[in-house]
Amino acid sequence: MNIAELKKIAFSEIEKAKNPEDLEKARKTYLGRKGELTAVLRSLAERPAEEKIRVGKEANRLKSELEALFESKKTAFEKELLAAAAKKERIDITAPGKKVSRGSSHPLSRLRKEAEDIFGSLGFEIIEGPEVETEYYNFDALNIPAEHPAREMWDTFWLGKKFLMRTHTSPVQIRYMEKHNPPFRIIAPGRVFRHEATDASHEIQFNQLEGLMVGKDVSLADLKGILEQFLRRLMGEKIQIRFKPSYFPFVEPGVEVDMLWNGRWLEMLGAGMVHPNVLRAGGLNPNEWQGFAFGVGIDRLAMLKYKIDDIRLFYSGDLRFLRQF
Ligand code: YSA
Repeated sequence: MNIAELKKIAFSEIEKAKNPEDLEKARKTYLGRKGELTAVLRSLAERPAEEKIRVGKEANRLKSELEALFESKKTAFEKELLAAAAKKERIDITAPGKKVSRGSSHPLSRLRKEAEDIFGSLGFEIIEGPEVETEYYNFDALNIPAEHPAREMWDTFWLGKKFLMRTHTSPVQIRYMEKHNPPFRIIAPGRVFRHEATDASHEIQFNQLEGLMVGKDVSLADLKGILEQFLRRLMGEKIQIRFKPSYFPFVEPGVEVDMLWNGRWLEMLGAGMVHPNVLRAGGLNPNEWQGFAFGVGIDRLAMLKYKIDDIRLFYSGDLRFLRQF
């Protein structure tokens, strides 16, 4: 093949290349180590002197032309690739921003925080206790004897024979008294569990906030004052509250506090003066120390405060409900 023919074929092949791979293939065919033009240049040595000069010049010119053509074609492909990528990745700074969705505190967390703040301002320290409890702390130490109905399967989620999911936050009272000397005032918020049927105001897991204040002369009047102060600050001055006598094995006397809800009284908390046996179980001498304790239902307070008529909504995970807070 002479140089003119080679040029024709090489040019047309380069022009035909549709992508960088085709182009590279063509480059190898003509300019590669074993390429056709390379072969011509190598064969020059065997040619007669005059031909060597003529063909050599032509071949070298063709080599430069082909190289220039490859370069320009390669640059064109690169530009195309860049343009395509830029089109795909283009940032339109005038486009409206994507809305970042923000979460919010669960109503129960909000209420718990508010309650903690109020008790904090009244000098109460915040304590936590375990959700998996022993029979001793949940019942025995709280003066709840073995035959008490609260120990039945119906109320308690037992974990084997000695362990259980705590049914109330009261065991924290004992755990705290065992390790601290009075006077003290604490609150212990947290989850509790009851094996019972659910309805609009009962759940199988809910939140309580335990309170305990022990000193030399802490009285029922202090309990009433603190609870009224707490409830009015949390729920507003206008709420209607009533105290009534009640029974809990771990207090003497015992009271319950109800609040008016949808025209009926809803029980909010249990409370009373800590029973001498409970003080003893906590390692305190009842002739020296006395105090009050209470356990308030956080979920019930949240229901009243945020006007929610079914406790089960708190645990439904329904975003339509949660987004309202
Ligand atoms: C009483 C005296 C003390 O010195 C200290 C604490 C207590 C309270 C006691 N430990 C207790 O658990 N009493 S309680 O069974 O009546 O529950 C307390 C509050 O939890 C109730 O007043 C109610 O507000 C809430 N509660 C009870 N069962 C519930 C519930 N809330 C939602 N679902 C349930 N199933």
